[in-house]
Amino acid sequence: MKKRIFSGVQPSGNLHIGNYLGAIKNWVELQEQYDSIFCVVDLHAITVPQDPKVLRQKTIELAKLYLAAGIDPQKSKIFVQSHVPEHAELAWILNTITKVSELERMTQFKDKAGKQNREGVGMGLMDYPVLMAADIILYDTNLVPVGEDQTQHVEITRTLAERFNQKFGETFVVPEAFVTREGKRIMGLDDPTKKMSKSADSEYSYIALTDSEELIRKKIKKAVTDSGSEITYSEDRPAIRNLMNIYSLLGDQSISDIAAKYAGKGYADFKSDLADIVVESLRPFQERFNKLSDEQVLEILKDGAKRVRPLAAQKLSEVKQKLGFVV
Ligand code: ATP
Ligand code: LTN
Repeated sequence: MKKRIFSGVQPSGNLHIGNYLGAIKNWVELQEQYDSIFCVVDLHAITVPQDPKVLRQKTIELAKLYLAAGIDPQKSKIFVQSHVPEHAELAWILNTITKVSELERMTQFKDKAGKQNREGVGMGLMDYPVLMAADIILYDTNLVPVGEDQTQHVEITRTLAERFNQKFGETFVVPEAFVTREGKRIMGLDDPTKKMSKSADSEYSYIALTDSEELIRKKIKKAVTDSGSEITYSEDRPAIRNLMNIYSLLGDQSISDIAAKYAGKGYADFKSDLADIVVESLRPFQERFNKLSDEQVLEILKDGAKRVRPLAAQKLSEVKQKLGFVV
């Protein structure tokens, strides 16, 4: 039997090259060997306020991006989280074995809650990792391909699965995070100390997968650099190191080759070539994206939900039996 992988992205903001390199590129490769389930996690997206019209659009758009990136609905199941109500139901049950202190410790929660005044922080934001745990363990997932920033959430998922198993008997597979070299964070173009993020205040922080050629060139031109002018890769030059990482990953060239190529050259040459590489690597992807219709994508998503729902229902029914619910 093939091992199972499960992953998801929130349909909020614009999907960027960090999401692609950190997560989705990896999924495309893994779907060949694993029984793969990929989700558009709309229930997670509403942990911060969303405009309903935009959320609807972004949900379809994100599924389109999965497909354009190479997720094949023949090989993988793709669906929308809210189409399978078992996710929310299991999250509630897992809440009852989760400690508030465990959730307060989560880095993402601290980051996101820190941005707002603590009084106004929604309960959903705090509960985010529990819903994510439910997503994962509902399907007997073995591996969770995510970027490095999500490993803490996979850790708490393991804790909750083990805790449930201990209290109520063997029920859940305990999953592992799967982070590739690319999952090393791609940092923001305007601030290389923060990860590239779709909820960044400025769109000059990220390169979206759907950005036009003109905008990509403009963003790379504006990207901050370090003092000095050499193209060298080191810890104390985080801006240029980040740009070299992007160059290396999208251009498929090693860091040492890039450093050699630009020895004695300045930022302008490097940035202009980097823009070419980004534009060229996104071109085929954007062509596929533009060919997909909303209706086509919605069909694929509904079919995906139909295929995963029985798996979720079966696991949830086992959980209810173990808990002592009358069924
Ligand atoms: P937000 O900043 O709004 O929380 P995000 O850009 O971090 O959004 P997510 O939906 O949280 O996007 O992440 C989707 C996937 O992309 C996750 O697997 C995450 O680990 C990965 N990812 C996100 N940002 C980066 C990044 N800068 N570098 C590498 N991987 C990333
Ligand atoms: N929190 C994840 C999105 C997510 C997820 C999941 C990833 C929700 N549920 C289950 C893997 C498995 C993020 O990338 N921000």
